[in-house]
Amino acid sequence: MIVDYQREGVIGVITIDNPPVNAISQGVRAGLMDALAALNADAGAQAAVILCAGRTWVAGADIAEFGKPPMMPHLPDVIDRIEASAKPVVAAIHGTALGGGLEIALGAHARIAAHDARLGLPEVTLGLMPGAGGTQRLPRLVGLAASLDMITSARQVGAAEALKIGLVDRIVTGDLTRAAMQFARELAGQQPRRTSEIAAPTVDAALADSIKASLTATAPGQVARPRAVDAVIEGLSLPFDQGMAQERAKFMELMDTPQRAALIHAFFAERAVTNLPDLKGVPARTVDRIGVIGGGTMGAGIAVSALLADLDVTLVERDAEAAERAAAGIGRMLEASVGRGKLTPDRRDAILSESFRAVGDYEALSDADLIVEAVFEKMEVKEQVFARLDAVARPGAVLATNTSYLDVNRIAQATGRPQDVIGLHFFSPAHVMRLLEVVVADRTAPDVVATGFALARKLKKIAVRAGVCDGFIGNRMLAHYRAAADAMVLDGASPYQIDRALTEFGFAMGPYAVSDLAGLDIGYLTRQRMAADRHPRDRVPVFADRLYELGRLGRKTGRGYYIYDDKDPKGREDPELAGLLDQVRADLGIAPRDFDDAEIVARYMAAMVNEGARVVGDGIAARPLDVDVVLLNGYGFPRWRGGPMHWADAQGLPGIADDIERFSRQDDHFWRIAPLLRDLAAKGGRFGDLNQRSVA
Ligand code: 3H9
Repeated sequence: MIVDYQREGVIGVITIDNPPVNAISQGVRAGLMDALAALNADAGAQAAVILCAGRTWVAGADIAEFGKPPMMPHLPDVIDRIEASAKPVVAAIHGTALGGGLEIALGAHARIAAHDARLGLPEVTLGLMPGAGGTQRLPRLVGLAASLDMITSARQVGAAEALKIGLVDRIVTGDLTRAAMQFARELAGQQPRRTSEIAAPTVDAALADSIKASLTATAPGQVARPRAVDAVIEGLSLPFDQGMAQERAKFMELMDTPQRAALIHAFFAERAVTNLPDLKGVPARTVDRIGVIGGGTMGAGIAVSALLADLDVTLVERDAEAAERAAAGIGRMLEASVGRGKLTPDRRDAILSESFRAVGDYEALSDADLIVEAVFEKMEVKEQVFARLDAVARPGAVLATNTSYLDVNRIAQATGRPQDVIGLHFFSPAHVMRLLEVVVADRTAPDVVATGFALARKLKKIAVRAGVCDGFIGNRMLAHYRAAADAMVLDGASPYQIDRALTEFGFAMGPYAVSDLAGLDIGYLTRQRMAADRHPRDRVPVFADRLYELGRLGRKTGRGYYIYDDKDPKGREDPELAGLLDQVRADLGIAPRDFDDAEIVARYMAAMVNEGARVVGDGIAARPLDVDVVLLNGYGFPRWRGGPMHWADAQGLPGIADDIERFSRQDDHFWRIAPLLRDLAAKGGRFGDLNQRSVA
């Protein structure tokens, strides 16, 4: 029974049991209808409690049903039935009450929550809005401002705050079921307090307008948030039933948008990345003690990430003095975590005195379970480090490199235990960025791969399996689509126009603003490294080299593509850049031409999708969804477009293949269609078709 009805004394007990998160499937909706009918028919019941089995209250509508024909009974009708009950119903909330789950609780006549419960309406993160009364009942209960905040931010409210704003009536630290039963007994025989009958708060159009204006700035291009504001405002000036009807209509409209499909693809893709056949049933090695080699930006970020996850960390620097400097830096980062409320001062003190040490000696790593190397990106240096690790690490310790492009097979050969070697490619800042590429070398043992994924889970990161190649999934693709942007600049486009066109598309930042942030020395050094392997027809962004030679390294020097100063800390356009670009083009004999924004996006995205197809075709990424998750979480790809491969499917692969064919007429060296993209486009396939496939 997904929904069970029992009576205890005068209280009807309705229990929802639909693991793992009690999502509201058709079975739950039908079960609730039956349970309410049983409650009504049960003369001995004077009030009722709704409980959830397992780890959480209802986490929302069953997302897996979205995009399929709706099945009766509909959730708003189920919740109306709960609210209409003549016998008071108490919602007993533990874990998370999200989306339709919170809407069920809003339809009950009273709410009692465990002290650590969290409540929220996250629908906008899925390209939706609350569609079962959330836009109409929540404002009646907590007021207009608090409800608009919860609905547009998708923020989860803790139990204490929920009590303060009137979202729940009581909080319990002890036995929730007992307290809920007691609450129900107190309400037995009383007139139920129906949320829909509470007077609607006065509509404050100015507040709604200012929220919508700020959404245009913070979530440009996204349709769900402003639509949700409209639903709240329009509904509150109507009788409740009509308010519900317009909410339902808007919800169903959003259900049909590409943004909803993209965001739900992102939701499931982020959970599917760990679902790999070579991990099935393979136990991870135990990891309690981590070693980190190198206390630079990456090493320190990795150490802090592990410390915040309650792991023991030993950081090794080249000598005691450097170790002390690294320790001081880590102390400052932990302090910042205290400032952001992520860590209590007591916990910080405990970490620094018990769980962390920085030393200048590899011997200290002899009992580490997993060691991550984050030293200078040079093969010879890495090989030396791994040879030393081989000498000190205990048998069975996992030896990981944080390299972002070097050959992990070669690094593994520097040891006598290549089966224990793996790439763990963190993104900077490593204690903030959620993405982790788990780079599997030819001889990496399956349980070492499983350990990489288990570590990611502990660090609350999203791990994606990648194969060995220059740049793995993300940086390999970046090099390619970045080259497409640079070629446009060489041919006449302005970096500012490219940045604007791509932020308009939805990227968090344009590629040239990103260069300024990372430092133009990074790209320069990469070009130097790759120079020997360069094909004569590869187009070199000479303008970037010129900026580097002029010492314009980006934000850190106050000038790169943009100028940064007190007046414009975020950067303004540099009027001298056009002259520099003209000179470079003249030197190369290029007659510049105009680009419109649509062509900029088409070329940038075609390059990204084409290389994504190659990465999948070469087996570097397990499936197209793995590519999407990497670009979404490490490269600022707009989530509401679902990732490049999902976006390509939505556009239609034949159109992208045609674009590449057209571009190749001017440059058939760069624009060569990936076999996978060509084949799928020819036979009417989609990248999404490959998301179910298993990995060899
Ligand atoms: C909505 O409610 C619309 C209504 O307003 C109107 C309707 C008319 N459905 O995340 P986890 C699966 S919109 C189906 O790894 P955690 C998930 O795929 C909905 N499946 O666990 C995974 O499956 P698998 C609004 C779901 O402990 C497994 O459960 N609600 C759903 O880290 C475990 O998930 C939301 O947006 C679902 N709703 O986090 C809440 N939720 O094991 C979305 C989860 O096969 N959910 N699954 O990979 C979450 O935010 C997190 O899952 C939660 C648990 C915090 C609940």
